[in-house]
Amino acid sequence: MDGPGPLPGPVAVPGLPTLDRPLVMGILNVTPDSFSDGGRWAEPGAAVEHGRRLLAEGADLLDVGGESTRPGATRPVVAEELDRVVPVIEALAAEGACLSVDTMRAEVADAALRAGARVVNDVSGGLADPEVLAVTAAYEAAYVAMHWRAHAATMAEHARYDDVVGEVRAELAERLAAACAAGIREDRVVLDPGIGFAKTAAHNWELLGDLPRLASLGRPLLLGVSRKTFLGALLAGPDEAPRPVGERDDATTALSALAAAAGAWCVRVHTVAPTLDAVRVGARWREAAR
Ligand code: PMM
Repeated sequence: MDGPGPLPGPVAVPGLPTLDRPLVMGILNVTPDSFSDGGRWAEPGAAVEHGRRLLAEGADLLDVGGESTRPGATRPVVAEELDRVVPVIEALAAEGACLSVDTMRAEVADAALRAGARVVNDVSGGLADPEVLAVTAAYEAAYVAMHWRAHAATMAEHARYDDVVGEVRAELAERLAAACAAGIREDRVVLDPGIGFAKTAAHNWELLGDLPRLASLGRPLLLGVSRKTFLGALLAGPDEAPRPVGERDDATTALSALAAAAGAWCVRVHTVAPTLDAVRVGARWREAAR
């Protein structure tokens, strides 16, 4: 390993836990159609149960989402998204859970924050609905700005870069500036390169291989790689058929260890228990390599 690099050690984001390892964010998709777990927790009662399981495994926070962003997905109407996420957030917040809402809509962010969420995870970084930024600022909540170029239906057409790391970095810098201009305090903003969003597998790997360049924007980094298509492609069998979604967790866990060693602040995953071990290993490795 190449010395400490410019990534910070544990970073405090107000209102969220500060630990000596990356945070583990458990994924709670209350959707009929997410790519890996769509339909499994589509009903709020089942979603709350699953959330409790992820918390019992040790998740530091849960990311509750009501819109699938898988390539080609169509968007739910607002009322549908609200019906999916608000009861789940209310129930889990009442039990003391630290919750994030995965939404691109101001109306949903507002209702989720009112229901007790502490983080707005906006996969569009404020581009889909700029009002999300003002809503997040009004609640003094944390904000995850992910790199994004277009909605799921057309994002594959936007996977064009001359220098993927440089362009993602510059576009994230713009989203950070927009968030701050809307009144979100800079220390509440987390950045995410948006693995799999308007990116080919090669783009994803380039970004993962150059996290220090993204971290040089001065904000903590969140990574969402869990079970994604580029892992299916990497692990394809001799017949070149991608590894099925349900068989990508070991690779996801390996990446969580590497992300921790590279200084990521948080990893967003479907399986919490092995990820906790992985980020502990990665954080200890990073400490030893300093
Ligand atoms: N990926 C998905 C959904 N939300 N949020 C952030 N911040 N980063 C991501 O990479 C991300 C996200 C899509 O994955 P899923 O369908 O498994 O939830």
